[in-house]
Amino acid sequence: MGKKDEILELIRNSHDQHVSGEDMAKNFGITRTAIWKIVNKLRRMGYNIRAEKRIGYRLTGVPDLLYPAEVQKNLETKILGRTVLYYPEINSTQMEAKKQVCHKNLPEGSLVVTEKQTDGVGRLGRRWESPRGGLWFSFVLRPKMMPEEVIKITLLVALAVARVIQKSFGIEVMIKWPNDVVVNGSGSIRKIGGILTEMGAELGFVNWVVVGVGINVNNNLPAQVKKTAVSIKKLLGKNVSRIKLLKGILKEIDAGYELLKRDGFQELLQELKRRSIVLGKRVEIRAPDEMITGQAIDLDRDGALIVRTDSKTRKIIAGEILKVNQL
Ligand code: BT5
Repeated sequence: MGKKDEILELIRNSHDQHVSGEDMAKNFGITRTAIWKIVNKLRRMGYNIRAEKRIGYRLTGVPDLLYPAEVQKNLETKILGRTVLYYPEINSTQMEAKKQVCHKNLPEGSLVVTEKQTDGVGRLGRRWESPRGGLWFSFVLRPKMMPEEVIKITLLVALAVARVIQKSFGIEVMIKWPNDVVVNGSGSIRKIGGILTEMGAELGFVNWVVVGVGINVNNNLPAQVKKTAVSIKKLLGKNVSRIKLLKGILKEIDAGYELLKRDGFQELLQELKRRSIVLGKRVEIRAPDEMITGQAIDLDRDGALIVRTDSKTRKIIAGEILKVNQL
Protein backbone atom coordinates (compact mmCIF):
# COMPACT_ATOMS: atom_id res chain seq x y z
CA MET A 1 0.00 0.00 0.00
CA GLY A 2 1.33 3.44 -0.88
CA LYS A 3 1.10 6.49 1.38
CA LYS A 4 -2.01 7.69 -0.43
CA ASP A 5 -3.89 4.47 0.28
CA GLU A 6 -2.65 4.35 3.87
CA ILE A 7 -3.84 7.88 4.53
CA LEU A 8 -7.18 7.14 2.89
CA GLU A 9 -7.61 4.06 5.09
CA LEU A 10 -6.71 5.99 8.21
CA ILE A 11 -9.23 8.72 7.49
CA ARG A 12 -11.81 6.17 6.42
CA ASN A 13 -11.43 4.01 9.50
CA SER A 14 -11.78 6.87 11.92
CA HIS A 15 -15.41 7.25 10.73
CA ASP A 16 -16.88 10.41 12.21
CA GLN A 17 -13.73 11.41 14.04
CA HIS A 18 -11.31 13.87 12.53
CA VAL A 19 -7.75 12.73 11.99
CA SER A 20 -5.19 15.35 12.77
CA GLY A 21 -2.76 16.31 10.04
CA GLU A 22 -0.06 16.70 12.61
CA ASP A 23 -0.52 13.18 13.99
CA MET A 24 -0.50 11.74 10.48
CA ALA A 25 2.64 13.69 9.61
CA LYS A 26 4.34 12.23 12.70
CA ASN A 27 3.07 8.72 11.99
CA PHE A 28 4.20 8.67 8.40
CA GLY A 29 7.39 10.63 9.01
CA ILE A 30 6.50 13.30 6.44
CA THR A 31 5.56 16.99 6.68
CA ARG A 32 2.06 18.34 7.16
CA THR A 33 2.33 19.94 3.75
CA ALA A 34 3.04 16.52 2.25
CA ILE A 35 -0.08 15.18 3.98
CA TRP A 36 -2.09 18.09 2.65
CA LYS A 37 -0.85 17.40 -0.89
CA ILE A 38 -1.88 13.75 -0.64
CA VAL A 39 -5.29 14.79 0.68
CA ASN A 40 -5.68 17.07 -2.32
CA LYS A 41 -4.76 14.23 -4.62
CA LEU A 42 -7.46 12.09 -3.02
CA ARG A 43 -9.92 14.95 -3.51
CA ARG A 44 -9.03 15.11 -7.18
CA MET A 45 -9.81 11.40 -7.35
CA GLY A 46 -13.33 12.18 -6.13
CA TYR A 47 -13.07 11.63 -2.37
CA ASN A 48 -14.76 14.29 -0.27
CA ILE A 49 -12.45 15.11 2.57
CA ARG A 50 -13.31 17.93 4.93
CA ALA A 51 -10.52 19.75 6.66
CA GLU A 52 -11.06 21.67 9.84
CA LYS A 53 -8.50 23.92 11.29
CA ARG A 54 -6.69 22.46 14.28
CA ILE A 55 -8.94 19.38 14.27
CA GLY A 56 -7.97 17.57 11.10
CA TYR A 57 -9.43 15.65 8.22
CA ARG A 58 -12.66 13.70 7.88
CA LEU A 59 -13.99 11.59 4.99
CA THR A 60 -17.47 12.71 3.97
CA GLY A 61 -17.90 11.02 0.60
CA VAL A 62 -16.50 8.21 -1.52
CA PRO A 63 -16.85 8.26 -5.33
CA ASP A 64 -18.50 5.33 -7.09
CA LEU A 65 -15.36 4.65 -9.07
CA LEU A 66 -13.63 1.32 -9.34
CA TYR A 67 -10.30 2.19 -7.74
CA PRO A 68 -8.30 -0.82 -6.54
CA ALA A 69 -8.48 0.41 -2.94
CA GLU A 70 -12.30 0.40 -3.17
CA VAL A 71 -12.53 -2.92 -4.98
CA GLN A 72 -10.22 -4.64 -2.53
CA LYS A 73 -11.74 -3.22 0.63
CA ASN A 74 -13.46 -6.09 2.47
CA LEU A 75 -13.45 -8.11 -0.74
CA GLU A 76 -14.69 -11.60 0.09
CA THR A 77 -12.81 -13.67 -2.45
CA LYS A 78 -10.02 -16.21 -2.39
CA ILE A 79 -8.38 -15.36 -5.68
CA LEU A 80 -10.43 -12.91 -7.73
CA GLY A 81 -9.30 -9.32 -7.44
CA ARG A 82 -6.22 -10.00 -5.33
CA THR A 83 -4.41 -8.09 -8.09
CA VAL A 84 -6.32 -5.18 -9.64
CA LEU A 85 -5.21 -3.19 -12.68
CA TYR A 86 -7.28 -0.04 -12.92
CA TYR A 87 -7.63 2.22 -15.95
CA PRO A 88 -9.81 5.35 -15.98
CA GLU A 89 -10.23 4.61 -19.70
CA ILE A 90 -8.83 1.91 -21.98
CA ASN A 91 -9.43 0.37 -25.39
CA SER A 92 -10.59 -2.94 -23.90
CA THR A 93 -9.96 -4.67 -20.56
CA GLN A 94 -10.06 -7.94 -22.46
CA MET A 95 -7.27 -6.98 -24.84
CA GLU A 96 -5.22 -5.62 -21.95
CA ALA A 97 -5.68 -8.75 -19.85
CA LYS A 98 -4.74 -10.98 -22.79
CA LYS A 99 -1.69 -8.88 -23.55
CA GLN A 100 -0.53 -9.05 -19.96
CA VAL A 101 -1.34 -12.70 -19.44
CA CYS A 102 0.94 -13.58 -22.34
CA HIS A 103 3.78 -11.18 -21.67
CA LYS A 104 3.71 -10.61 -17.94
CA ASN A 105 2.43 -13.84 -16.57
CA LEU A 106 -0.40 -12.28 -14.56
CA PRO A 107 -1.36 -14.36 -11.53
CA GLU A 108 -4.64 -16.22 -11.44
CA GLY A 109 -7.48 -13.99 -10.29
CA SER A 110 -5.96 -10.75 -11.65
CA LEU A 111 -8.66 -8.23 -12.49
CA VAL A 112 -8.51 -5.53 -15.15
CA VAL A 113 -11.18 -2.90 -14.70
CA THR A 114 -12.06 0.42 -16.29
CA GLU A 115 -14.68 3.15 -16.23
CA LYS A 116 -14.97 3.30 -20.02
CA GLN A 117 -13.81 1.29 -23.03
CA THR A 118 -13.16 2.88 -26.39
CA ASP A 119 -12.96 -0.43 -28.30
CA GLY A 120 -14.87 -2.97 -26.25
CA VAL A 121 -15.14 -6.35 -27.94
CA GLY A 122 -17.86 -8.97 -28.05
CA ARG A 123 -17.67 -12.46 -29.49
CA LEU A 124 -16.43 -13.08 -33.02
CA GLY A 125 -14.89 -9.62 -33.25
CA ARG A 126 -18.17 -7.79 -32.66
CA ARG A 127 -18.18 -4.44 -30.95
CA TRP A 128 -19.23 -3.99 -27.33
CA GLU A 129 -20.50 -0.52 -26.44
CA SER A 130 -18.97 0.51 -23.12
CA PRO A 131 -19.72 4.08 -22.08
CA ARG A 132 -18.99 5.49 -18.64
CA GLY A 133 -21.34 4.26 -15.92
CA GLY A 134 -21.33 0.56 -16.81
CA LEU A 135 -19.25 -2.28 -15.42
CA TRP A 136 -16.55 -3.47 -17.79
CA PHE A 137 -13.94 -5.86 -16.48
CA SER A 138 -11.85 -8.91 -17.34
CA PHE A 139 -10.09 -11.44 -15.15
CA VAL A 140 -7.57 -14.22 -15.50
CA LEU A 141 -8.06 -17.86 -14.53
CA ARG A 142 -5.75 -20.82 -14.95
CA PRO A 143 -8.11 -23.75 -14.56
CA LYS A 144 -6.89 -27.31 -14.71
CA MET A 145 -9.36 -28.48 -17.29
CA MET A 146 -9.69 -29.53 -20.89
CA PRO A 147 -10.33 -26.77 -23.46
CA GLU A 148 -13.80 -28.14 -24.24
CA GLU A 149 -14.81 -27.81 -20.60
CA VAL A 150 -14.22 -24.06 -20.51
CA ILE A 151 -17.85 -23.39 -21.44
CA LYS A 152 -18.58 -24.23 -17.79
CA ILE A 153 -16.71 -21.09 -16.81
CA THR A 154 -18.80 -18.92 -19.15
CA LEU A 155 -21.95 -20.44 -17.71
CA LEU A 156 -20.89 -20.05 -14.08
CA VAL A 157 -19.97 -16.40 -14.67
CA ALA A 158 -23.28 -15.72 -16.43
CA LEU A 159 -25.06 -17.38 -13.51
CA ALA A 160 -23.12 -15.33 -10.95
CA VAL A 161 -24.00 -12.09 -12.74
CA ALA A 162 -27.67 -13.05 -13.01
CA ARG A 163 -27.90 -14.13 -9.37
CA VAL A 164 -26.28 -11.03 -7.94
CA ILE A 165 -28.29 -8.57 -10.04
CA GLN A 166 -31.49 -10.36 -9.10
CA LYS A 167 -30.63 -10.57 -5.40
CA SER A 168 -29.47 -6.96 -5.21
CA PHE A 169 -32.23 -5.29 -7.19
CA GLY A 170 -35.12 -7.73 -7.44
CA ILE A 171 -34.92 -7.85 -11.24
CA GLU A 172 -35.58 -11.28 -12.74
CA VAL A 173 -32.49 -12.10 -14.77
CA MET A 174 -32.22 -14.98 -17.23
CA ILE A 175 -29.46 -16.55 -19.30
CA LYS A 176 -29.51 -16.96 -23.03
CA TRP A 177 -27.10 -19.83 -23.53
CA PRO A 178 -24.21 -19.58 -23.34
CA ASN A 179 -23.10 -16.00 -22.68
CA ASP A 180 -25.95 -13.49 -22.70
CA VAL A 181 -27.42 -12.15 -19.50
CA VAL A 182 -30.92 -10.99 -20.33
CA VAL A 183 -34.15 -9.60 -18.97
CA ASN A 184 -37.43 -10.79 -20.36
CA GLY A 185 -40.00 -8.07 -20.28
CA SER A 186 -42.55 -6.10 -22.24
CA GLY A 187 -42.63 -8.78 -24.89
CA SER A 188 -38.95 -8.82 -25.72
CA ILE A 189 -35.69 -10.27 -24.48
CA ARG A 190 -33.21 -7.50 -23.76
CA LYS A 191 -29.55 -7.87 -23.01
CA ILE A 192 -28.34 -6.45 -19.73
CA GLY A 193 -24.87 -8.01 -19.92
CA GLY A 194 -22.58 -10.30 -21.83
CA ILE A 195 -19.69 -12.63 -21.11
CA LEU A 196 -16.71 -13.19 -23.36
CA THR A 197 -14.44 -16.16 -22.62
CA GLU A 198 -11.14 -16.54 -24.40
CA MET A 199 -8.33 -18.95 -23.73
CA GLY A 200 -4.80 -19.92 -24.53
CA ALA A 201 -4.67 -23.68 -24.85
CA GLU A 202 -2.69 -26.59 -26.16
CA LEU A 203 -4.22 -29.88 -27.17
CA GLY A 204 -5.84 -31.18 -24.02
CA PHE A 205 -4.49 -28.44 -21.78
CA VAL A 206 -5.62 -24.91 -20.88
CA ASN A 207 -2.86 -22.39 -20.14
CA TRP A 208 -5.02 -19.41 -19.32
CA VAL A 209 -8.57 -18.18 -19.58
CA VAL A 210 -9.51 -14.51 -19.74
CA VAL A 211 -13.16 -13.81 -18.99
CA GLY A 212 -14.64 -10.42 -19.89
CA VAL A 213 -17.84 -9.21 -18.29
CA GLY A 214 -19.87 -6.24 -19.51
CA ILE A 215 -22.95 -5.06 -17.64
CA ASN A 216 -25.14 -2.05 -18.37
CA VAL A 217 -25.51 -0.46 -14.95
CA ASN A 218 -25.82 3.35 -14.72
CA ASN A 219 -24.72 4.02 -18.28
CA ASN A 220 -26.96 5.40 -20.96
CA LEU A 221 -27.63 2.89 -23.72
CA PRO A 222 -25.87 3.81 -26.93
CA ALA A 223 -28.12 4.27 -29.96
CA GLN A 224 -26.68 1.15 -31.64
CA VAL A 225 -28.17 -1.15 -28.99
CA LYS A 226 -31.09 0.85 -27.66
CA LYS A 227 -33.70 -1.58 -28.99
CA THR A 228 -32.02 -4.79 -27.85
CA ALA A 229 -30.32 -3.75 -24.60
CA VAL A 230 -31.36 -2.60 -21.17
CA SER A 231 -29.55 -1.23 -18.11
CA ILE A 232 -30.13 -1.55 -14.40
CA LYS A 233 -30.71 2.20 -14.25
CA LYS A 234 -33.40 1.95 -16.89
CA LEU A 235 -35.18 -0.85 -15.05
CA LEU A 236 -35.00 0.75 -11.62
CA GLY A 237 -35.22 4.40 -12.61
CA LYS A 238 -32.17 5.26 -10.50
CA ASN A 239 -28.43 4.81 -10.26
CA VAL A 240 -26.98 2.02 -8.13
CA SER A 241 -23.56 1.44 -6.56
CA ARG A 242 -21.32 -0.14 -9.16
CA ILE A 243 -18.57 -0.89 -6.69
CA LYS A 244 -20.93 -2.87 -4.48
CA LEU A 245 -22.28 -4.74 -7.48
CA LEU A 246 -18.78 -5.52 -8.74
CA LYS A 247 -17.69 -6.87 -5.35
CA GLY A 248 -20.83 -8.97 -5.05
CA ILE A 249 -20.25 -10.46 -8.50
CA LEU A 250 -16.56 -11.15 -7.84
CA LYS A 251 -17.50 -12.97 -4.65
CA GLU A 252 -20.11 -15.06 -6.44
CA ILE A 253 -17.79 -15.96 -9.32
CA ASP A 254 -15.00 -16.81 -6.90
CA ALA A 255 -17.27 -19.16 -4.97
CA GLY A 256 -18.53 -20.72 -8.21
CA TYR A 257 -14.98 -21.28 -9.38
CA GLU A 258 -14.08 -22.98 -6.11
CA LEU A 259 -17.10 -25.22 -6.59
CA LEU A 260 -16.04 -26.00 -10.15
CA LYS A 261 -12.59 -26.98 -8.92
CA ARG A 262 -14.25 -29.45 -6.55
CA ASP A 263 -16.13 -30.90 -9.50
CA GLY A 264 -19.33 -29.18 -8.38
CA PHE A 265 -20.68 -28.03 -11.76
CA GLN A 266 -23.74 -30.24 -11.32
CA GLU A 267 -24.75 -28.07 -8.36
CA LEU A 268 -24.96 -25.06 -10.69
CA LEU A 269 -26.69 -26.88 -13.47
CA GLN A 270 -30.18 -26.96 -11.98
CA GLU A 271 -30.22 -23.21 -11.53
CA LEU A 272 -28.73 -22.67 -14.98
CA LYS A 273 -31.63 -24.65 -16.40
CA ARG A 274 -34.15 -22.69 -14.35
CA ARG A 275 -32.71 -19.41 -15.51
CA SER A 276 -32.43 -20.45 -19.13
CA ILE A 277 -34.50 -18.37 -21.49
CA VAL A 278 -34.15 -20.94 -24.27
CA LEU A 279 -35.09 -24.30 -22.76
CA GLY A 280 -38.45 -25.45 -24.04
CA LYS A 281 -38.39 -22.92 -26.87
CA ARG A 282 -37.85 -23.22 -30.57
CA VAL A 283 -34.44 -21.87 -31.44
CA GLU A 284 -32.36 -21.05 -34.46
CA ILE A 285 -28.67 -21.52 -33.80
CA ARG A 286 -25.60 -20.57 -35.72
CA ALA A 287 -23.10 -23.30 -34.85
CA PRO A 288 -19.50 -22.97 -36.06
CA ASP A 289 -20.18 -24.62 -39.42
CA GLU A 290 -23.96 -24.88 -39.84
CA MET A 291 -27.37 -23.51 -38.94
CA ILE A 292 -29.50 -25.63 -36.64
CA THR A 293 -33.21 -25.19 -35.98
CA GLY A 294 -35.12 -27.13 -33.38
CA GLN A 295 -36.40 -27.25 -29.84
CA ALA A 296 -33.93 -26.55 -27.03
CA ILE A 297 -34.71 -29.35 -24.60
CA ASP A 298 -31.90 -29.54 -22.05
CA LEU A 299 -28.42 -28.66 -20.87
CA ASP A 300 -26.24 -31.73 -20.51
CA ARG A 301 -23.88 -32.39 -17.61
CA ASP A 302 -21.10 -30.38 -19.29
CA GLY A 303 -23.27 -27.38 -20.07
CA ALA A 304 -23.81 -28.21 -23.75
CA LEU A 305 -27.20 -27.33 -25.22
CA ILE A 306 -29.34 -30.25 -26.35
CA VAL A 307 -31.57 -29.46 -29.30
CA ARG A 308 -34.16 -31.71 -30.89
CA THR A 309 -34.35 -31.09 -34.62
CA ASP A 310 -36.82 -32.70 -37.01
CA SER A 311 -34.45 -35.56 -37.66
CA LYS A 312 -32.42 -36.10 -34.49
CA THR A 313 -31.19 -34.84 -31.14
CA ARG A 314 -28.09 -32.68 -31.29
CA LYS A 315 -25.56 -31.69 -28.67
CA ILE A 316 -24.26 -28.18 -29.23
CA ILE A 317 -21.06 -27.10 -27.53
CA ALA A 318 -20.55 -23.76 -29.25
CA GLY A 319 -22.85 -21.46 -31.09
CA GLU A 320 -25.02 -18.45 -31.08
CA ILE A 321 -28.75 -18.40 -30.69
CA LEU A 322 -30.19 -16.10 -33.31
CA LYS A 323 -33.87 -16.56 -32.56
CA VAL A 324 -35.93 -17.74 -29.60
CA ASN A 325 -39.59 -18.44 -30.31
CA GLN A 326 -42.41 -19.81 -28.25
CA LEU A 327 -43.48 -23.21 -29.53
C1 BT5 B 1 -20.86 -10.45 -25.66
O1 BT5 B 1 -20.59 -10.59 -27.00
O2 BT5 B 1 -21.95 -10.41 -25.17
C2 BT5 B 1 -19.63 -10.32 -24.79
C3 BT5 B 1 -19.46 -8.93 -24.25
C4 BT5 B 1 -18.26 -8.82 -23.36
C5 BT5 B 1 -17.94 -7.39 -23.01
C6 BT5 B 1 -16.87 -7.30 -21.97
S1 BT5 B 1 -16.74 -5.70 -21.30
C7 BT5 B 1 -15.26 -6.08 -20.51
C8 BT5 B 1 -14.48 -6.95 -21.49
N1 BT5 B 1 -13.68 -6.12 -22.36
C9 BT5 B 1 -14.10 -6.19 -23.64
O3 BT5 B 1 -13.59 -5.57 -24.58
N2 BT5 B 1 -15.14 -7.06 -23.72
C10 BT5 B 1 -15.46 -7.64 -22.44
P1 BT5 B 1 -21.66 -10.93 -28.11
O4 BT5 B 1 -22.52 -12.08 -27.67
O5 BT5 B 1 -20.87 -11.07 -29.35
O6 BT5 B 1 -22.57 -9.65 -28.19
C11 BT5 B 1 -22.19 -8.52 -28.93
C12 BT5 B 1 -23.45 -7.86 -29.43
O7 BT5 B 1 -24.18 -7.31 -28.33
C13 BT5 B 1 -23.18 -6.68 -30.34
O8 BT5 B 1 -23.08 -7.10 -31.68
C14 BT5 B 1 -24.37 -5.77 -30.12
O9 BT5 B 1 -25.47 -6.20 -30.88
C15 BT5 B 1 -24.73 -6.05 -28.67
N3 BT5 B 1 -24.15 -5.03 -27.75
C16 BT5 B 1 -23.06 -4.26 -27.90
N4 BT5 B 1 -22.86 -3.49 -26.82
C17 BT5 B 1 -23.86 -3.76 -25.96
C18 BT5 B 1 -24.21 -3.30 -24.67
N5 BT5 B 1 -23.50 -2.40 -24.01
N6 BT5 B 1 -25.33 -3.83 -24.10
C19 BT5 B 1 -26.08 -4.75 -24.73
N7 BT5 B 1 -25.80 -5.23 -25.94
C20 BT5 B 1 -24.70 -4.74 -26.56
